[in-house]
Amino acid sequence: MNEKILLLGDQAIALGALHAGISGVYAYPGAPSTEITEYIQESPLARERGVYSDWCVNEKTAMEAALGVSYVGKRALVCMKHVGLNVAADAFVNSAMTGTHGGLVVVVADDPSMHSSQNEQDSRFYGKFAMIPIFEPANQQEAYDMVRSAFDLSEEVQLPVLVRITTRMAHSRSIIKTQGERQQNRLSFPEDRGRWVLLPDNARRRYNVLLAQQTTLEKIAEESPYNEYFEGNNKGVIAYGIAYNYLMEAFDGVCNRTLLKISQYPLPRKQIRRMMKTCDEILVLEDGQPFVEEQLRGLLDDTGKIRGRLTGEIPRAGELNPDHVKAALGVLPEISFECCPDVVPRPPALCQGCGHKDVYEILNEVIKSYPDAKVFSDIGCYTLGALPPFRAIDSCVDMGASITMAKGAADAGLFPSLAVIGDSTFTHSGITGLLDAVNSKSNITVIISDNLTTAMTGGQDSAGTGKIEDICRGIGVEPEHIRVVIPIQKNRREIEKMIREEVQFKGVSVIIPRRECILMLTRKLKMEKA
Ligand SMILES: Cc1ncc(C[n+]2csc(CCOP(=O)(O)OP(=O)(O)O)c2C)c(N)n1
Repeated sequence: MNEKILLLGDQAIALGALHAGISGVYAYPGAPSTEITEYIQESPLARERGVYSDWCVNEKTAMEAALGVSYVGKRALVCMKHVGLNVAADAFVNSAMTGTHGGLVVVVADDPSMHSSQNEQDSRFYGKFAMIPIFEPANQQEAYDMVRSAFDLSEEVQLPVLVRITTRMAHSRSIIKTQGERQQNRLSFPEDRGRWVLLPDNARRRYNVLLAQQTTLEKIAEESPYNEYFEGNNKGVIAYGIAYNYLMEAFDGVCNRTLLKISQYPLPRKQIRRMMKTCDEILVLEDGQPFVEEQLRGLLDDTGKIRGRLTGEIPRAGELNPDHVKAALGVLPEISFECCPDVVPRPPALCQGCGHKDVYEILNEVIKSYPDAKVFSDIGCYTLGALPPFRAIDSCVDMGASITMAKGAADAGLFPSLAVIGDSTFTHSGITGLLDAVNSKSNITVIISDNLTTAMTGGQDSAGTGKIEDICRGIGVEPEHIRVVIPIQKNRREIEKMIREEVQFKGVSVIIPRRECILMLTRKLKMEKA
C-alpha cells in the first residue's frame, strides 16, 4: 500500500527497513541514530511481524548479532552513532571479508558540529576502508527508498551495505511516499562454509574476492539512479548526500552550473572524470570531513580546480548548512541559519533531583582531603559533573575509558585514582576494563553511578539493571569491596565514610550509588496515574 506520511529521517529509515522485510534491528542508542530503533520498537507492524528489536549491550554485539541473522539468510538492520562504529569496527570490517547471506544494512549517523558527540568523524572512511557500498541519502524520501535498495544490493553482491546519514537528515521531517511491504526471508544457510571461517587461507581467498568485486560495485554506482549528472556551464558542483538538498535550496531548484549528485559510493569515476573534462572549477559539497574532496585533489593537486573545505570555500570544521553552500556559490542568503545572536547560550545541567548530583557533592567533599586525587569519568548524564558547580571530573574520552584510565594512572603511581561511570556505560565497555584492573590488582576506586537507565539518550533499558553487583563479583572484585548505597542527602555521611574507606583499601573497590533517574521516575508515575 502506498501512503504519504510525515517522518523524521531516522523514522523514514526505520519504516523503509520494516517495509523491506527485516527480521531484526540491532542497535545501541546514540544521537542522532536512536529514533530508528525506537520507531521499530513502537511499530505495530514490527510487532505483528515479530521483528526483533531489543537494545544491545554495545555496537559491536549489535553488529555481530546482525551478522548472525544474515548468516541464516534473513535481513538485519544495525544502527549506531558514528563513534559507535569505532566500537563495532572489528566486526564491521570483517563482515566485508565473510560477506553476507541475508541482506545486512548498517546505518551510521554522523554528528558533524558535535551537537552531542565527542568528535565529528566521517563514517564514509570506514565504508571505504571495509570496501563496501555506501549510500548517503539527499533527503528523507531517499532515506526511505535507499534502505530497500541497500538490502537489495546487499543480497545481490553478498556484502554489508553502509547507509551514512548526518544529524540534520536524521532529525528533520519530510513527507514520505511509501512502497509496498515485503515479506521476511525464510531461514536458509550459506553454501560456502569456508568464507565464514576467517582462517588466513580463507581470509586471503575472501580478500581477493572482495578486491575483484570493487569493479562491479563501481559500475553499479555509475548506473545508480541515486547518482545523477546534470549538464550546465563550465562551473561544476559535486554534492554528496544532504548537500544536494542545500544546493537545490540555494538555487530554488534551478541551477545553471554543471551538477553531479552523488548518493551512492564507491565514487562513480566516469561521471567525475566527465566533469573534470568540462568544468574549469569544481566545488565539492559534503557534510562531514573532506572525504571526497581529498580523494579528488590527490596528494599533489596540480589542477587547482577542486574547491571546498580544504581551500576555504566551505568552513573546514562543523556541519554543512545552507548558508555555507550559498556563500560558496556567491548567492546571498535570505534567511540565515546561524543562531540568533540575542539568544544567550545555556550550558546543560544535571536535573533537579538527579542522583548523580548527590554523588558529586559527596565525592568533592572526600577529594578535598587528597590534593593529588584524579577522577576519571565517562560518557553519560554524569559527564555534566565536569561543569560548575561540581567541576568533579578530570576526563571523558570514550565509553568505558574511566575505569581503564584510572587503572593506568594508578599503575603509574597516582593515588587516589578514581573512576565514575554510569550503569549503561559500564556494561557497554566498562566490564572488561574492570577485569583488567582486578587481574593486575590495581589500586582504584570505581563509582558506578546507577540510575537504572540509559538516561543521556532518552531512557532506554540498561543492560546491567539488577545484575551489576553480580557482574563485579563474577569478575573478581572482592565482595566486601562492592558496596551499594542510595545517593540521597540523608545518607551523605555514610557515603562519605564509605568512599574514604574504599579509597584507603589497596586494590579494586566498587561503590554503587543507586537511585532511579528522576525523569524516568516522573514519567513512570505520570503513566501510572493516567
Ligand atoms: C560508542 C558510543 N556509543 C553511544 C554513545 C551515546 N551515549 C552517550 S552516553 C550513553 C549512555 C549513558 O548511559 P549511562 O552510562 O547509564 O549514564 P546516564 O546517562 O544514565 O547517566 C550513550 C549511549 C556514545 N557517546 N558513544
